[in-house]
Amino acid sequence: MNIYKLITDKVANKKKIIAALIDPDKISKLPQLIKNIESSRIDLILIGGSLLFTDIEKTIKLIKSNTKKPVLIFPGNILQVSDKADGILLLSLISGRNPDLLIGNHVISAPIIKKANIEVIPTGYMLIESGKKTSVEYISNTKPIPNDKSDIATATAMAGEMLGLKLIYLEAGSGAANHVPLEMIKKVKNNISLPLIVGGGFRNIENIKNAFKSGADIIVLGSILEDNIDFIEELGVVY
Ligand code: 1GP
Repeated sequence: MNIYKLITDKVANKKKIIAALIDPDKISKLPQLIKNIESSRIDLILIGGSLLFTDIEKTIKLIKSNTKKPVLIFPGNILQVSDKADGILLLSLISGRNPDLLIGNHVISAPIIKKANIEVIPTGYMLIESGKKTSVEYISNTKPIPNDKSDIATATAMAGEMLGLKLIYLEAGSGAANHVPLEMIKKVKNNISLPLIVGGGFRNIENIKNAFKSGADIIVLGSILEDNIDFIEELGVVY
């Protein structure tokens, strides 16, 4: 299975993608969550986090044995690599100026990722200010792009595309007070030709629909799926 092709085919056919972000630390809720995801509108599973207390590989195995949906590692750090997943978003934190997260960690993990022989999707990861300090902001030791500076976000995404990255990911951070502003999503999407992922702070169907309408191709849902297991059923009405 080529996950990037699955994404670009859907985008070409104007189909929107919903991804569930699973936090390995919430493992007690996992069996029920996976069961619900398996029979839902969700297309992709992401796994990872800024800070994990639980072994990611064990969780990936558990997920893989309960669903056929593709599982992509969304690594919070270089320890989060496993050959048990279908692929990995190789994130370069292009909104920040932390050299380790732009290239340093990639150098360290490249031989391990190569050996894992999983699909690698080079991703321009951009942290957007969301109303409160998020774990990703603290752990990455980078400044998010102010949420009223769509021009900075757009130029950053354009530079990511010119550098050859294959996806752009606008991240408000898990549990963000506000998701990425619609105006910013629109402007970024209008200036790149790559698939656009948007995540962080989505808590209702209205917000998800509006973000899709503004140009998001993939929306990532984390906290809401953990907090309200029935929310998955409501996703059926999202196009
Ligand atoms: C993925 O970090 C997000 O980009 C997930 O955020 O937990 O707020 O849905 P939430």
